[in-house]
Amino acid sequence: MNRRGVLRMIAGSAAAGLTSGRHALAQEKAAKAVRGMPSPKIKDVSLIATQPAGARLSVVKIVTDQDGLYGYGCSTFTQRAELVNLAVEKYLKPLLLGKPTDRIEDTWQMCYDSSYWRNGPVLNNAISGVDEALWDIKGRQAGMPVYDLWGGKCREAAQMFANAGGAEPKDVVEGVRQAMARGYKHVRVSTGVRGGGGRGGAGGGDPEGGGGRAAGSTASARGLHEGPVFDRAPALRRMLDVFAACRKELGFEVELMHDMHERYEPRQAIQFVKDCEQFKLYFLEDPLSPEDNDWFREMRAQSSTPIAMGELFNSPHEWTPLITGRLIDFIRCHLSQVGGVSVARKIALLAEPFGVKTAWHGPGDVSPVGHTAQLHLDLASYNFGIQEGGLIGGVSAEIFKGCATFKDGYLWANAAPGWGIEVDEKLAAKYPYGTNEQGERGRLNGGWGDLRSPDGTVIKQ
Ligand code: GCO
Ligand code: MG
Repeated sequence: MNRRGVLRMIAGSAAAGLTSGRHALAQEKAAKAVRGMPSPKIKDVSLIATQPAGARLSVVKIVTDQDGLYGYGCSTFTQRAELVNLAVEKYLKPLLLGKPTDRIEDTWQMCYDSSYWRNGPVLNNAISGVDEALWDIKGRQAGMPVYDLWGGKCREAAQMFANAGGAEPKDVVEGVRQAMARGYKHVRVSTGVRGGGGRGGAGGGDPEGGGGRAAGSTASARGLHEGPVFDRAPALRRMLDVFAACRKELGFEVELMHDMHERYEPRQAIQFVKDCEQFKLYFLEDPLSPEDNDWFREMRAQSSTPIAMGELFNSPHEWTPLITGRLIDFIRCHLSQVGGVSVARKIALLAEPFGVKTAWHGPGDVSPVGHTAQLHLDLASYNFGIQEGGLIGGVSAEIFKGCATFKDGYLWANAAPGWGIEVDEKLAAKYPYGTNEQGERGRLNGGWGDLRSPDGTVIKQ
């Protein structure tokens, strides 16, 4: 309903004497706030490129022609950050200047179609920043948190999972114990030691977020080449040892998960998913790569272990068949990689009637704005499952003020309008790309090098 509609409704109800004096006054005040205010127009689109903690973050800022009305959105694709920033500055900005901010869906479709070729990681991330910034503006305009624009909270807070990794099963058990002591009931486990090559998958990484050392790679995983080695079969056997140790020491109270990080042959993955049934897992993540999506039907037919999939998805062609086929239990997309929170909301709504829950991807390479956007989605989506990450601390929390708080395994959003995040852009500028970047990651501008099996074959990491 546009502004004229609101005014007509208030006039109607007041005339009918249906509203109490105090009510009419409040409504009048709200109406006065917007009376005559043209819908805001986009005056500027800029990019906050900062690296306060490991990952290269990209955050879009849209400034409107109404003083003090602006919004932030996450465009973070840390492995190709500068390409995304360029796409925003060179292609989306000229398209958006002067456009109204209150037509979020229309603006999304315009940006999506403007490159003719679509559904790619760089352009989706660029659009995501714009999309989330427009929702932030809408919430600030309405004076309410974005989750209230989506029908309000379905729950008070969003349950998170922790990560626990270690070189030996006993170390992982200890890590799970510590996470439980902090109030977590869900822990994603993995094993692997430094220098064994590989990336991601949260082995031994940050307990509160993703992106750790490779699960299963060991000092002994030597290969016919100098590069990082990942030896699949031993890695899977080690994970079975880890699960066995966790269940023996900790019982079945704690919900356990593992990120297979799409590293295995489909047959190996199906066998492993079956072997894990005895451990009653909460989910196994990315057992297959998106290129092998068609194997899910067989995996589903052969095992009851819950499956989470989707952080690598960029296109509806990837998530729709898995959801409508009830081939997965948790959809785990990375919000900016699918084009932003508007798309993720559609995915959540699509997933609900198929019994698929959300478990949005939330490692360190999602900006605090992106983490907040997915928290609002977690609160407003009936079929929320579990949340990864989102606990922002250190310098990042000084740059991005208003981030969620953590209590007893839950993330609590602030109720401020929009995303409730204010960015200290001066402080952000003190952490340009390259800050805190070690070795190869610096040489590759935040990108990843290769990971190979012992015989030297490149494997998906
Ligand atoms: C996760 C992910 C990460 C990714 C990383 C890629 O589930 O948290 O798999 O560990 O590897 O986000 O940049
Ligand atoms: Mg993952």
